[in-house]
Amino acid sequence: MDCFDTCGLIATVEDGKVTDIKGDKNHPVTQGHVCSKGKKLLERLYHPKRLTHPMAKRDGIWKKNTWDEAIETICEKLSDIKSKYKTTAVLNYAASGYGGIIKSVDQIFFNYYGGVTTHRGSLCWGAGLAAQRYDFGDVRGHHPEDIAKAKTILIWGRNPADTNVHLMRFIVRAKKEGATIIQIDPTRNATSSIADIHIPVHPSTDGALALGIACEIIRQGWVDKSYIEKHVLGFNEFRSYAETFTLEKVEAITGILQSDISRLADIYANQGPSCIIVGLGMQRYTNGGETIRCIDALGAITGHIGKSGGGVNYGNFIISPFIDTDFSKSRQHAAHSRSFVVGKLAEGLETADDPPIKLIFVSKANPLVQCPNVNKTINAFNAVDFKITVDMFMTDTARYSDMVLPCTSVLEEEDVIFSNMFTPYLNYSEKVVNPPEGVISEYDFFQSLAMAMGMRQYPFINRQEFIQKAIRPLTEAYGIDVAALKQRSFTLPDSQIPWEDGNFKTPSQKYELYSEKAAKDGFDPLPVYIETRPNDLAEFPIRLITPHHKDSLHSQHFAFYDEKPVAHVHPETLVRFNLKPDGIAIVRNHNGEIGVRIKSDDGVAKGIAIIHQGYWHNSGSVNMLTSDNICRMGEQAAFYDCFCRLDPV
Ligand SMILES: Nc1nc2c(c(=O)[nH]1)N[C@H]1C(S)=C(S)[C@@H](COP(=O)(O)OP(=O)(O)OC[C@H]3O[C@@H](n4cnc5c(=O)[nH]c(N)nc54)[C@H](O)[C@@H]3O)O[C@H]1N2
Ligand SMILES: Nc1nc2c(c(=O)[nH]1)N[C@H]1C(S)=C(S)[C@@H](COP(=O)(O)OP(=O)(O)OC[C@H]3O[C@@H](n4cnc5c(=O)[nH]c(N)nc54)[C@H](O)[C@@H]3O)O[C@H]1N2
Ligand SMILES: [Mo]
Repeated sequence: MDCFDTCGLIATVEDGKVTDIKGDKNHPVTQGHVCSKGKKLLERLYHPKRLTHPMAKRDGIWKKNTWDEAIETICEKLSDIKSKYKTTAVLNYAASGYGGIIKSVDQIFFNYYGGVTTHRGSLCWGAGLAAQRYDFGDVRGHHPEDIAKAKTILIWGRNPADTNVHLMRFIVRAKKEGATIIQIDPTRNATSSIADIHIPVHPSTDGALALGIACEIIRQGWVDKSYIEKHVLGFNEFRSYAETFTLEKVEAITGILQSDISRLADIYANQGPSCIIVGLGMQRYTNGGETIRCIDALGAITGHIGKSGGGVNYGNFIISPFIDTDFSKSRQHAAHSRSFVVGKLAEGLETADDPPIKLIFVSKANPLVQCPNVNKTINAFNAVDFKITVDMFMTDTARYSDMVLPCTSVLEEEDVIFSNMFTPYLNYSEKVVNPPEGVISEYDFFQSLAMAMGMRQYPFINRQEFIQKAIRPLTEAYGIDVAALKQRSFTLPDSQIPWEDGNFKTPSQKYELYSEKAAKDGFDPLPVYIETRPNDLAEFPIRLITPHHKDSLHSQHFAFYDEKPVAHVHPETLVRFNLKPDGIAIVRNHNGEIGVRIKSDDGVAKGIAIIHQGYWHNSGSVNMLTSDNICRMGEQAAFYDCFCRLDPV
């Protein structure tokens, strides 16, 4: 799953059917614990509504297709488009609904087709990635075992108790060894139970908070001068800017008391090693990238980087440089290319010209639930001639398509799996059962389609060979092959502590507080605080934050659920809008409206409502309300810059 953790699981198989899923006790990170999402793999596998054959819509009605019919239709459509337009008239919209490498063959296929339109930017974490690449030159995290060695841990805009459950064990271990755990989040949530201190910062003002902490650290002389001299570029410029963020000013912006800001600065700088765990929640604002740069800077000025128990942990790209799924060099066959910003999918579809979009191929994604401004996106999607969705279920996106194709589950196909988010391991995933009759894998489907389209250069190899070739860089560098991965998950040796050698991947090879590259890309060279601008506060006074639900990976585990989502609001907000606890309300703004059940929650700040993302249209999708605002940095969707009003029913 598209998750931080990438669990090791053990499936029990009886008479060719999976009867149980447990955690693998021998997995180095996940150590036998499996969350509700992992357990629900079983429910998804045998769900009565699982798709088991291709279907095509005729006059608005779904008709069963054979695979031969489906392939013939797709082949005709693609050939027809290619004869009339540039091949970029096709949009391949693929996300991370499945995280193995075997299903990346869609990209290879579309390269041999001639190159299609794809999406760029991110719905997920693009702003933070761009920020860390300016600062460090790459995105790297400490091994979870090393996080347990910290004496101070700032959990900043992440909710690991819900979204990164296997990190919790390491934080708890650090706490048992005496570490102070500080949670910086506008709301109290499940993670608060392990926090010693909760800092309820106003949403989107974390950049100012970080600069305020930096100002105090500098004023008190708590900076690590020798680290800065050796490894940091641009300290003087940064100091001049950070010094303007006085305690008084920062309290006014963030809502955090001056005494708490000083205390945070003291603990972080002086009770080391100090580790920051940066979440993705906090960068879903137009200023998201700048915010992450401000937080990164704290690590640099205190020298809490490259040291055991330190670091600013956001993502962890250590396996991906050793995976090459394009070993056949299909990219060279892509004569055309074009991309849309994913957070502005509707606009991309509506304004595409020369060629317009004639066909959309969706896989591993549910954009009509997960993209911002869903109502606008549905209209733009509907206006395209032909849409194909590959999924295990008739999702909202599949429903609006003209053809749906079933796919295998992770339990039905051999693969290797990793995540760039947190865990540093590459894992082998075994095929444990056959797919239901009628389901073929995307791997086999694309081979059949490539054959039908006469793509002679397409890699018609079996999946074992595909996996072997894709991990060849790893085999060459570390001697690790599939047989070794079957024995145990692999991580790079000596990779526990990123930047230990002080050799950053930036142009100057130092940590760059001052980044020429950022300046060249049109940003401030320094980490800066830029205020986000709410519009229409009078009409829509409540900020809507739509984070990730403990029990569902995005929309995947809300399949066919039809209860209304819960809106968590402060008791005073209830009074202000005349709402009843457990009553029904309508949340609305200019983009749309949804019905919700109200929950009174004094852990939520007064000006905000929390509704989890992922619910299908049937229950109420929060993205009916979000706008297609984009962060300045990283072309990231600014989902949480969203304002609404709540009306009782
Ligand atoms: N159970 C489950 N786990 C998941 C996922 C899932 O859908 N379900 N999705 C996976 C994926 S793809 C991702 S990207 C991650 C995301 O996981 P997280 O990084 O945890 O991100 P979010 O759920 O978006 O938000 C986390 C926290 O950010 C806080 N927050 C919001 N705005 C601000 C702010 O302005 N400042 C601060 N300091 N905090 C703020 C929210 O209140 C929330 O507690 O989770 C992954 N893991
Ligand atoms: N309002 C709001 N919206 C958000 C977010 C938010 O915080 N707030 N978070 C954003 C984030 S961080 C992310 S990462 C995106 C996620 O956006 P998506 O990746 O589009 O979300 P999923 O719901 O995981 O959709 C994945 C789909 O892939 C299907 N699938 C599973 N396995 C396979 C397979 O093997 N093959 C194929 N073809 N399909 C398969 C699943 O059934 C599911 O329907 O959502 C974003 N949307
Ligand atoms: Mo994500």
